[in-house]
Amino acid sequence: MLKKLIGVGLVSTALVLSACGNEEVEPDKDVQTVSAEEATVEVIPAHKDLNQEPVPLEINREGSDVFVRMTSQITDIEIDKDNNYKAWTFNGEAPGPVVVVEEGDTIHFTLDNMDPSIPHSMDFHAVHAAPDKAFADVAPNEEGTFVYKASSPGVFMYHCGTDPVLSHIANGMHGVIIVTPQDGYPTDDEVDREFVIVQNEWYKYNDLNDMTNEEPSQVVFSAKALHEGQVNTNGTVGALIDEPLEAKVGEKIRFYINNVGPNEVSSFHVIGTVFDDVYIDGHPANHMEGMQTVGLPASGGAVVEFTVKEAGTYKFVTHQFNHVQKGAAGKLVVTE
Ligand SMILES: [Cu+2]
Repeated sequence: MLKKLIGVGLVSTALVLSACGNEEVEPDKDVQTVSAEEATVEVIPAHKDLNQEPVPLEINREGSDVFVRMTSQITDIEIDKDNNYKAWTFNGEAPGPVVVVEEGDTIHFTLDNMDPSIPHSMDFHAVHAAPDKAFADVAPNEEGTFVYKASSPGVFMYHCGTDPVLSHIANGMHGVIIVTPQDGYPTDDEVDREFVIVQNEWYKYNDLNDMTNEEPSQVVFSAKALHEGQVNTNGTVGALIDEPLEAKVGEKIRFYINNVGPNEVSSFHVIGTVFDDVYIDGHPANHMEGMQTVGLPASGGAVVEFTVKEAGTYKFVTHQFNHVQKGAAGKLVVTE
C-alpha cells in the first residue's frame, strides 16, 4: 500500500525517487492520509487501517480529588487542507483537550491506551512527581492510573513522555493543563472573555530524522474549548482564520496560551493591541504589564490579557513570520 520503509538519512533521496516515478512510491490514498508534506516513513502496520473516533475527556471532582480519564489513540487529524495525518493523540484530538484543575487538587489520572501497538504515557508539567513512576509507560491495550498533586498554578504543557519523546510529541501527543490559582489572578474581575490557544508544529509523518534535523512543514494555532460552545479545533492550518474567535468592543480578553512545540519557540503577538497584563507561565506572581510580544519557549505558557477598543479583525501570530507563512495565525473578530 504505502511506499517501502525508507531508512532515516535517505529522506531527500526518497523524494527524488518519488519524482522519478519509482513504482514503489506511486502516490495513493494512504499516502495522502499520512503526509505532512510527503510521507517518507511507512505507517506502523497496526496503525494502517486504524482511525479511532475521538473520545470525550472524562473529568469528575470529589472535593479536592479530581479524577481525569484520557485515552491515547490513533486518529486522522487534518493538519492542512486535504492533508490528513495519522496522528498519535490524546482523546483523538491534536492538541488534546484542555484539562482544568485547581491549585491544591489531587489528580487521579487514568490513561487508557487504545493504541494496539505502542506504549504511551502522560507527563503533566503541572505536578511534582518522580517521572519514572508517575509518568511511566502504559502498555498497548492497557490502562494505568497515577496520583499526584497540582500544587503550582499555571498554564502547563502535557505530553506523552514515552521514548523517543520527540516522535510522540511531534506525532500529536500534546496539550494544555491549566491549574487555576487558589486566590485567582489580580485581574480576574476585569476579564470578559477567555480562550485557550495552543501552538504546535507538524513534520513529515513519523519521520524522526525530519523531526530532528529539518524545519517544520506546518506551524499552527488551535483553540481548545474552555467553556461550553466555544470553538474547539485541531492544529490545522487556517482553522482559526476560517472559524475566528469572537468578542465585543470594549471587552477585556484573556488568552491562556501555550507553545507545545516540540522544537520551535513562539513570539506570541496580537496585531493591533498591547497586552495590558501578562502572567508568565500563568503564575499570578509573574505579573508583567505593557508587553507587545510574549516569548514562549517550547512547553512555555502564559496568560495574556488585552482590551479590544475598536471593532475589527485582530490577527494573532507568532512574530516569527516564517511560521506565519506555514500557518501560525488566527483571528479574533470584534464587533459593536
Ligand atoms: Cu505516546
